[in-house]
Amino acid sequence: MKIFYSTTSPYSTKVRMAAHYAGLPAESVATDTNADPAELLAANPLGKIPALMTDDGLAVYDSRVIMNYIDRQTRGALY
Ligand SMILES: N[C@@H](CCC(=O)N[C@@H](CS)C(=O)NCC(=O)O)C(=O)O
Repeated sequence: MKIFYSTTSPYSTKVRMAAHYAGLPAESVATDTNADPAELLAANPLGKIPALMTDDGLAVYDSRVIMNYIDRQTRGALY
């Protein structure tokens, strides 16, 4: 699982902290949204971070949706 992020993005920080807190293993991938990287656009056609991509190819984006995804995957570790 990958989380595309930037250190300047508070939404990214929120979901990375949540994944860590919930114990969901996720690789953080530093991402420059200005470069429109293909890997990010595959995870979020809007080109915004944070975006999460599972190993199965499921793309999840918008930090609030990612937070709920993390919560479901960890059987309520967040909420
Ligand atoms: N509602 C979105 C907002 C995401 C967002 O605005 N991300 C900013 C960084 S904090 C971004 O990707 N900006 C680059 C762009 O819009 O191209 C969320 O909660 O994830």
